[in-house]
Amino acid sequence: PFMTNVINHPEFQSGDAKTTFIDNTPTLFVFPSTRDRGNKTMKYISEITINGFPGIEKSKKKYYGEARLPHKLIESEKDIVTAKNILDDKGADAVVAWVKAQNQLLLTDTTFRDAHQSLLATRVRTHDFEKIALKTEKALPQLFSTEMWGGATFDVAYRFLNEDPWVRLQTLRKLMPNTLFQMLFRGSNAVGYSNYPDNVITEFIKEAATQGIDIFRIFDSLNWLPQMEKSIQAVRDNGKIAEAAICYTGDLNDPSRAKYNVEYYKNMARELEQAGAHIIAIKDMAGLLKPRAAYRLISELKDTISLPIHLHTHDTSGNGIITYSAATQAGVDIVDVATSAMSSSTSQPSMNSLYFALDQDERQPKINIDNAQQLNHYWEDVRMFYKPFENGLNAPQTEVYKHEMPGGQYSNLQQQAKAVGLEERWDEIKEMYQTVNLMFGDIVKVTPSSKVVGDMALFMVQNNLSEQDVYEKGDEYNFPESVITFFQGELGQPVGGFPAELQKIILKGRPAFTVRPGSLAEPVNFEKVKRELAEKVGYEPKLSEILSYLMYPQVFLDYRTAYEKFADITVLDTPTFFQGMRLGETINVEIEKGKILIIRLDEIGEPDIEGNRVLFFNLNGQRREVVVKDTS
Ligand code: 3PY
Ligand code: ZN
Repeated sequence: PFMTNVINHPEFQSGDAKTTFIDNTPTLFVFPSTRDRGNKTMKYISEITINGFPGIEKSKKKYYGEARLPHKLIESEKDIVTAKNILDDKGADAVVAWVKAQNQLLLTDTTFRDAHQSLLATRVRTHDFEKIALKTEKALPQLFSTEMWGGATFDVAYRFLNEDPWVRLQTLRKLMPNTLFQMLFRGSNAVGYSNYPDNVITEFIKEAATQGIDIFRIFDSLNWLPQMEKSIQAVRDNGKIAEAAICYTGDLNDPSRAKYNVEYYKNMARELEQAGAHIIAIKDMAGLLKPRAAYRLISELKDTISLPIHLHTHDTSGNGIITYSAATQAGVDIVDVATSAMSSSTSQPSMNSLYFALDQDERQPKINIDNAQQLNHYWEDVRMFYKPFENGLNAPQTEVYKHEMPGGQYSNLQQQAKAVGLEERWDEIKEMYQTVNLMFGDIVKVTPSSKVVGDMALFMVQNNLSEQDVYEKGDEYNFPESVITFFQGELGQPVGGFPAELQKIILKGRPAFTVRPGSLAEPVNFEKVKRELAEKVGYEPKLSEILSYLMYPQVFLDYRTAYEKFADITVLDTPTFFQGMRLGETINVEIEKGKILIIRLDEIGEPDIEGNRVLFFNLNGQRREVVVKDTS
């Protein structure tokens, strides 16, 4: 029984309710868990209302309308057999054959992952995906896949959104049973920033596959194949699609960047094909692949391997659609796009734009563009909720061709710079990023190797160090931990090896190794970790939780602590989640199907001498008080 039952009770409504009402209808008042839930929810709302959401400036809560949902989707006349249906019925090889048999250009929608990772610091909440998931599947059944997991979404969900990423996967899986779910997997770094023992990688893939991931885009942050092989095999062993990625860097048509010439990519593609990949991805994480280079790369790869090619880029330079158009002419099979409102700039090129760019082209994707437009309306509105997380880039940036910073890193590094007071020197940091890349021997830069370059660039700017200073006075400096472990070989081996002189300066006599770090790591004893975690959280953890804990021990425990304090706050609407409540505002929070908390904020008290404020709420008709410390 729930509190609203009390309000709805005829005796209560008649205004005749006396104390005997409680005695005569005791079951109406047995709701400790719901009340507890209500208190916890109000506790969270109070915190945010008074102190703001961590990391963004506190401001008055804005007024938003409901995000527009599609209202007249055109359903396709014939029943479409989706790529997901083929995988489930006939397996991964059948999907590969199906892709190859298509003449149309196939699309992967990254709106649920990379788009918001690149534009909105990965902050989009499950709450907002959940509302559009079913309609997305209905609107665009022709999509090859939806990228909705992995990369930074995993970590950020726990760290900033108080969400369990596994629950996101389960929730969306239910709503989109006919869509291939794709995740970004960092090879030996899984969804973390360091190397994990092999059995963690295989267990993670197994569990992710069990819970609904269909395609694993596997990459290594240094393009080092030995760190991808185990993952490819594990994906195959689970009957899923192993998409092995080659990270693209430099410019294959630029003779001064000959390390990454077309032969380099062709060789790597051959090796990945041999390692068991079902699909080869070109992962242009910074958006460096220019149109002619794309044409050449795809054409030559098509002549080299027999697997489908899936192209991923970021539109930072503004040239993304031209690059895709050139790649389409060269025969690329699948490209990554995002719904328009969540596209362009550091995100993927726009699905809608690409559709029209290929007008009259025999390879134009066979999607219903009006349906796509309706989904886009939803995202236009939802993006407004996340304004504080915008990275401030709203025009093409061709200097990405110089600094080569991945789309997902740009806003992150900007934040990092801000945190150490270097906001004003952002231009310098970008230049330094380029310098550091060349000092490191021109490496592939993508999570986590990009973080190492970023850390070093910040460090050098902060300490006013030039390249020459590092070589001449390097002994005097304590380099960032990530830089030291990188030069020790903890992330693997970069193309062409480490620059010896710099390695010596950075390591100051510490050992370095050239074997695969995963081969040195002891396998994790899952039973032992389970007991350890059970001790900490006070219940028997699920395998998914053990995996999360292994990758992010403190982040996971902090998430659990917050969960104990605030309960499940994923049910809050996004404006309330980030901005709390206005005085006098009423919100409805559906904590379970049919169970609604009606919360009104009536009064905010003045702080007492210790800075504590009392907030007066009305929760489902009953007055409630919450005390929070004002630290704003
Ligand atoms: C990630 O690893 O999170 C990426 O998006 C890399 O491009
Ligand atoms: Zn990307």
